[in-house]
Amino acid sequence: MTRALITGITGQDGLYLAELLVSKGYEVFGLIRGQNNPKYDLVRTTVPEVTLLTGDLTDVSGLVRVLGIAQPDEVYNLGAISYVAYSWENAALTSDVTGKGVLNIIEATRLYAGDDISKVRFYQASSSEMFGKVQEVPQRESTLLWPRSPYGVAKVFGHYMTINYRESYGMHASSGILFNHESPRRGPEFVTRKISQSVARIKLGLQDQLVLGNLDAKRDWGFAGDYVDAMWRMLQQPVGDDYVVATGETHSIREALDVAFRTIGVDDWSPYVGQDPRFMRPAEVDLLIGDASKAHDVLGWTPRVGFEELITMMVENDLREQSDLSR
Ligand code: NDP
Ligand code: GDR
Repeated sequence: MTRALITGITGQDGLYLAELLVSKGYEVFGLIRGQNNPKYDLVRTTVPEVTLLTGDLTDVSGLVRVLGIAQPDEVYNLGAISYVAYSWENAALTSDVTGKGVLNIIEATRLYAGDDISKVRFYQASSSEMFGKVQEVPQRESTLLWPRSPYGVAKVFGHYMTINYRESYGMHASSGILFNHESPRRGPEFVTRKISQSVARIKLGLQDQLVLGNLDAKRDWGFAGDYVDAMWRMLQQPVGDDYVVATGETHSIREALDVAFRTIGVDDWSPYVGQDPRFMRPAEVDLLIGDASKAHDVLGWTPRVGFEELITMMVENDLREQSDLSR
């Protein structure tokens, strides 16, 4: 039985990846932080097969202990402070967790491997936010990185540290440069879920207005369930490498609003949507669009869920969830 350790198991991707690996017959271990994590029960009910181990990406000694117990063949580092807007207000914490946390877990992984570095493979959850002020359209593996937030800067550190462990120690370490991916499990702080939840609540008469920031930013949005499959495929290759994972389509926040409101039968959403500088960012990433040809050619990966289907799926899920909650 292949054994895998996932950090960030309580997050959107952690749950999808755990389900995927369990379905492939893996023995899965998940790192969970805090003494009474509120998402403990969610993980237990979603993927009861997973063994949860307590630890934190900022605590190397705990990570060494967890690796010793899990004895993984594959380590997926998905844990991070992942909310870009929050990273300006918590820059040092973001650097510690999202940046230095990568060094902590990859070093703990190297120590666990000991003299046989080939006994473990490592995945780092890198991000299209590393492209920031984009230097090339579309963005590919070789595009110059120009991060625009403390989060993006921290991810660049983790990305290069992963490459450095591959080059210095011959570790099978891969960095997946994933573009935005969403799902009904997306945290409500992110724009697609904020839109889908609010649209559902407006339809049900539970809310009047949706207040957003920049409506003109463009993102390459895919479905999280498709993207965790790309992570797994990276670790099945003979050697570690870096891969862009994206749909190759970009859409604005306005277009996401068009689709979401259409799902509830509203063509003109302007009376329902307001803007507030509170949700604007000190520096914006205006346009992201990825070229995933390498992932397609080498990993045989293609996204299955398109933009309209994704947003519609999220609104329909929130209509069910919100009407259950309001009963
Ligand atoms: P989420 O925000 O949903 O999940 C983040 C996870 O990190 C949670 O499980 C959280 O645990 C955990 N975490 C936070 N702080 C620590 C810490 N100090 N020690 C250990 N774990 C911690 O993110 P996603 O699932 O969306 O993303 C997964 C990864 O992929 C992240 O690294 C993200 O930056 C990256 N990424 C995501 C993209 C996306 O579009 N979703 C795109 C590109 C990259 P807790 O529940 O305890 O807070
Ligand atoms: P992002 O996702 O920053 O791309 O990071 P988010 O959904 O937060 O923002 C996307 C775009 O929407 C604009 N926006 C708003 N965003 C939020 N959250 N709330 C609003 O009210 C709002 N109004 C407009 C933003 O300005 C931005 O342009 C996500 C995270 O998952 C990261 O961890 C990951 O690395 C990247 O995707 C790829």
